[in-house]
Amino acid sequence: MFSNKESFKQAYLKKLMEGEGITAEEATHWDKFSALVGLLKEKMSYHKAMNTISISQGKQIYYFSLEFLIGKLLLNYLVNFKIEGLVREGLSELNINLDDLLEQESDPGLGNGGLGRLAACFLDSMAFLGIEGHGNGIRYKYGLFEQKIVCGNQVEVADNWLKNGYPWEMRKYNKAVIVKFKGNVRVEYHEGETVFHHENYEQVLAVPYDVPIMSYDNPMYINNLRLWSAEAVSGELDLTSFNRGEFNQATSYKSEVEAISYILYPDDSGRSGRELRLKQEYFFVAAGLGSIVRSYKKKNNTCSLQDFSRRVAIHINDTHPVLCIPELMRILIDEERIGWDEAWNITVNTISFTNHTVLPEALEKWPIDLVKSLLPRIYMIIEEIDRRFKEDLTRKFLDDQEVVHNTQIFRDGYVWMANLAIIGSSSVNGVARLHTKILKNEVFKEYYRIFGYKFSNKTNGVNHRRFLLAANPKMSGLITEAIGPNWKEDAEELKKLKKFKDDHSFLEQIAKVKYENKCRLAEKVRSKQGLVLDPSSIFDVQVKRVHAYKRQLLNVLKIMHLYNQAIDDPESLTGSQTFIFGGKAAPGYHYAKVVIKLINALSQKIEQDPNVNQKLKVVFIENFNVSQGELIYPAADISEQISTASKEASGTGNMKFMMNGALTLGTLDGANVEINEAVGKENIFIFGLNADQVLDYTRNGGYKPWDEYHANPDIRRCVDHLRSGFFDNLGEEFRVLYDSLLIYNDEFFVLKDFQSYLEMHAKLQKLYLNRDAWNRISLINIAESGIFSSDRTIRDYADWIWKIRYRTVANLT
Ligand code: DL6
Repeated sequence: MFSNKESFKQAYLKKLMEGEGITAEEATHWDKFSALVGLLKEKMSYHKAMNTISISQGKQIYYFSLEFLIGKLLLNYLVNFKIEGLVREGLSELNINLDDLLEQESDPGLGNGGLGRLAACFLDSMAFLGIEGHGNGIRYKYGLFEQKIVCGNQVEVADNWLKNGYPWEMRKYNKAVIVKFKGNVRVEYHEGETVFHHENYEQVLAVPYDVPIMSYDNPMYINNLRLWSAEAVSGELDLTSFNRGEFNQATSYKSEVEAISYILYPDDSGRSGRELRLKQEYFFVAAGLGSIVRSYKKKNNTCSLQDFSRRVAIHINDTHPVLCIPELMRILIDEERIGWDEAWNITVNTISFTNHTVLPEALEKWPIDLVKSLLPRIYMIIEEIDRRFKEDLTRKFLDDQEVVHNTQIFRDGYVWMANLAIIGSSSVNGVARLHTKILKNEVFKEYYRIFGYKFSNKTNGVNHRRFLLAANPKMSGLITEAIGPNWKEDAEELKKLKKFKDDHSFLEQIAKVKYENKCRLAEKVRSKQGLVLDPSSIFDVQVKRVHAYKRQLLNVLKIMHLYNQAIDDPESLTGSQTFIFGGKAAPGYHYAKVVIKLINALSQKIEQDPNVNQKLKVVFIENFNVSQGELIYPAADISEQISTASKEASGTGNMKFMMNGALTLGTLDGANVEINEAVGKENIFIFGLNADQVLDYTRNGGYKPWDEYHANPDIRRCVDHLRSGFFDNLGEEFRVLYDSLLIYNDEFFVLKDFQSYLEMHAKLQKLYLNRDAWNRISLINIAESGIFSSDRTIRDYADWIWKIRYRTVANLT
């Protein structure tokens, strides 16, 4: 295996020749990229083979998630191997530019937002900490759509991320699992035992594709992300139908099966979409568990599952994988012939559950008849879990019908997945302290009374090596020069930066790096979208999914207000500001799409106004994804975290911005509360109602937005822009937003928080004029971000949920 530049060059040329059968001169960028990936994979196998110790003592963690937003891997793995410089130079001597190869890699859109990115950060931190922790998900043929902005509108284009292949993955056909759908269950009583036979089912072949997960400076711990692809069981097509000339029928089975792993989030507004989605959920659960049980038996040289929960932990990321509970019961009872009570103990002790949302519409539920017809045996098991749970509960809470009613799994014709998750797992956690408090006191309060011991908080974290070390090389270099390299392994070391808080020259260097990162982003936006950004203006950024509760609309109203001010008095604006937005709207979410249209309309309006366009600029960056984020977070001055308090479970963008020195303008929501505590209230810019106030209003039927509208002329003027001729011929398009505020009672308190948002924003504008003060706050934010590294989060999960050992700071080197 190569260890210096010369041996790298030789190994690389050999790989190119072996794999692609060509010389460096003949090879395309793609060939060169694939060869480099191939070489790194070999290097991983080599190091992995040398690993003889298991810090986690052989206990395996499986993280089940419908989403894994892993981002591009090549640069990160070079950084993790500490060979980026060596490889760059070696390639350059072969006349190859590493950046051209990095460009080749696709950014797999196997997720939607924070939940999927969190899963990827967790995989990194598990590998870093020497935990044998693996991901289990779906290999969607098409990722979340690619977003284009056409005439201001979001247009969705299929994200064909596999079109050239994906050299990181390894197809493991010999590890395929059969998954069974539909059919019926025949019950047989045999010598005092009840035996369940699932018959007349449809079979699907689940074929795994493995992606290696390696972390920083720990190449011996190579974990696995296993993504399942659905294939037809017997051959490519139905030959009998084909020979009869029935071509559609011959291929329809194959298409129906493959549809299971075709796209992330099929439209589930109709029955067939719902069936497909539920099929996806059972598909990756059954495939994952089937392979885990198989490998457990092999690894432990046993055919019994009695000790399963001591050696395996299964973590379910939100409710999408909750069918793990009845599926594990099915395996234990039907296949292993273990009695119900023992099977239940094993299952509950194996499984732990994280909730990621309090929004009622995001709590999953499935029509009973759908579950029954698609998964007949699983349905029976869920029924029995519910029956036993209720029986027990009625004994304990006989007089409290509310508890009994609100906790049952079957209600109003649906199976409630979060209820199943809480009943069938040993641990339930929220993702930020405030979120967990709301789960305990509001959303799951009845369960908290019953199972108080199961509930805990594990505040989210992000991979600081991806989002600071690799994404912001200039800042990383500066930090390492100042405090040494240990922060890469122990993010809490960043605190040492605080000793530079009054060092003018160091603060200036931070500002210089920020400026260079702004130039880097500006150049990218110019080359991709033809938009020109001014790096000397304040970069005020809101990038995240577009959703009413995240309140992009509040941000837009603020910009409209600044515009109004500038029209009235051109001198009123000090300095120049660039407002950067990015984020996708769910294809069926009309409101969010109109918000995107509004941002683009405002952008155009300002651009065309010569009196204002030198001071204000609005840009919408297309197709926000992990790679875009890696450019944007390091370039931000202001991080907009302005969700309605109580609605954002945690947020993780807030952590990525902070870690890169942006100042947070936000509400006391999600993890902002903990960021506030970490940096101190003088280093964060908090406005608006807090969660208790929002919940109080909501309990009492909301507030009166018309009062705000009438009392505050600034609000009135901005809100009226949503329906008058302000946007030329677009007046009616934005009516839905106007109505959400005034006709439908402003559910997300936009107008209520408007004034205090403006005030806090004005404070930031003023502060920007005082360079030293601004840079000091920026430094403090970086210094205090260590606690938001996902290494800390994973240590919390390992200590309290999975009960497993890991590498500690003391034994890192
Ligand atoms: O926990 C990761 C991430 C949180 O940071 C976000 O606050 C939260 O909205 C997100 N939750 C989801 C679940 N679905 N919804 N809505 O994506 O999880």
